[in-house]
Amino acid sequence: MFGSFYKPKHPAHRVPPGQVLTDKFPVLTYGPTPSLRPEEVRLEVGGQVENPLSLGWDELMALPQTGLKADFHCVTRWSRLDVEWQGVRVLELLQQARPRPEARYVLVYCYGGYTTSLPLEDFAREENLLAHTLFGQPLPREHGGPLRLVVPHLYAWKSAKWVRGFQLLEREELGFWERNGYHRRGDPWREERFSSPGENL
Ligand SMILES: Nc1nc2c(c(=O)[nH]1)N[C@H]1C(S)=C(S)[C@@H](COP(=O)(O)O)O[C@H]1N2
Ligand SMILES: [Mo]
Repeated sequence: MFGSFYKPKHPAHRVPPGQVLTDKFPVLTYGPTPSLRPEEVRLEVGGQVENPLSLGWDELMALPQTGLKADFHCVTRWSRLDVEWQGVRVLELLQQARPRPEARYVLVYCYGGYTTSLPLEDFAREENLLAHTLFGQPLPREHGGPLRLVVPHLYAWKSAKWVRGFQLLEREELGFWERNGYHRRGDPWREERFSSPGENL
């Protein structure tokens, strides 16, 4: 069932520095929580790609589906281990969209207006998922249902809820938290929480 189990490179320490474990799965949202039926969701992949995509729900569900069990680390210092997701691999979409050689960064945008940004090499990882299922149930709205991004190796603010699309970019464009002092990459094992003063200006 679970096609991939993302293991960090530090098996002796499953909890990154400065994080505290919780058994719950807290909800963390800045701004509105959109209310969308699956039929209303379209997912776009554009920018520096040979074949821009705009996929409806049925098209997404017709793609190969994968499970992922991974830990989830919020920069506000809670970590939840072994979260079980199901969905479509980001790599599946990228194979269809065919990034141009110039593409180096990704701007992720969402229903409700949230954005986040990350390097293409962090986005184009095998474990990353567009998830529609959480612990075997349809992804609850407050956790990003019908569809969210899951990028388990970075802090969870990169795992955009109610995702609407991806722009592949030659030059970096910062997302919401990245413009507001958070790190451009956000590796929890390196405690990349904040940018250095002035770095993101
Ligand atoms: N669209 C959207 N996605 C978002 C956020 C948000 O405010 N809006 N918050 C981020 C943050 S800071 C975290 S920690 C995770 C929290 O996911 P959860 O609410 O499912 O626990 O979602 C991320 N994705
Ligand atoms: Mo977060």
